[in-house]
Amino acid sequence: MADQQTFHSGFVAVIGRPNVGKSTLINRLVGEKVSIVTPKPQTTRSRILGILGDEQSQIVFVDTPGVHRPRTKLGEYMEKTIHESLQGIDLLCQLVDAGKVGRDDHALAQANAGLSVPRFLLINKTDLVHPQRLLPTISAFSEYGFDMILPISARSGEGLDRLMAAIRERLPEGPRYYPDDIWTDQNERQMIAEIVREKALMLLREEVPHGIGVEVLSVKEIRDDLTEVHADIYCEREAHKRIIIGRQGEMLGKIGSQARADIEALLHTQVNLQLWVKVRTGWLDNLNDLKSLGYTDQ
Ligand SMILES: Nc1nc2c(ncn2[C@@H]2O[C@H](COP(=O)(O)OP(=O)(O)OP(=O)(O)O)[C@@H](O)[C@H]2O)c(=O)[nH]1
Ligand SMILES: [Mg+2]
Repeated sequence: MADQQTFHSGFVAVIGRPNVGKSTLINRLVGEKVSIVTPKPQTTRSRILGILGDEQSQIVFVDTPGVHRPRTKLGEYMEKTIHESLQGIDLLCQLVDAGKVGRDDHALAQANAGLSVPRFLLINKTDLVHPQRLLPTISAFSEYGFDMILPISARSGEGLDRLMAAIRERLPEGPRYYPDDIWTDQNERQMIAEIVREKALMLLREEVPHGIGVEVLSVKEIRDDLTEVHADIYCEREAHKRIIIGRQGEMLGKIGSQARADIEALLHTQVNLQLWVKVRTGWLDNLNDLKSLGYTDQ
């Protein structure tokens, strides 16, 4: 048992514009697939916890949706989620994409400059830019009073040892908030829904991915080594439904087989995955629909 006197713990929120690599970073630091990752912006829609613990400490990373201007009720929910995710945190990490720093990144830094917790600016994706290009970014952000500005690559791992050391240094004394055998607060159904959504997002293009929602209806253990999963994929229009199903069901088949492989790895059984595509016109703006897909306050 760890000595309770010296146990350190804390909530570390990771915020930033869509697509800057927040979920990639948390997955890498936790060493498990906490959050889905895709090249499409607005992949993460909820607050998701990634938990990393040892004998002396527990770090609870808080993954958040990318900061953007909401255009739908889902967008408003995501924005609210970001603000609520900052309540009670012990440390804030703002991520920017080294190659794509813009006005919104500055606005976000400015908006949080008054927070009383330590704040780090992490300049991510350094593997994609020449080191010299980092200098102007570092100096441009120096006016917001960050406790540390650190170039990192969530993909290659560059800078992450320094980041972890800096987080541990500032972790207050505190309790073990979560059991030490879990690495996320999501339940099995939520993780399965996210896996299906990830594959759909990866495989589909243009506006179709943004209108997709996944609801897992049942997860049934048929045998010790076989689980049956039923899930609905919601989309906004008939035309989208046709694209998601694809010619002779080809697209849905691809989404299904890629998702099945990941769900099998998650559940450690074979999986029979039954996917249905349904149209729910305007679901992104319908509070009841949002609720049934888990995008709800609680
Ligand atoms: N080259 C490179 N790509 C990265 C790095 N970190 C993340 N990416 C890629 O950037 C894309 C977005 O990553 P995510 O982790 O989904 O970004 P996010 O900030 O969580 O995005 P939202 O959930 O949409 O807000 C993915 O294609 C990642 O593989 C990095 O350090 N280097
Ligand atoms: Mg994300």
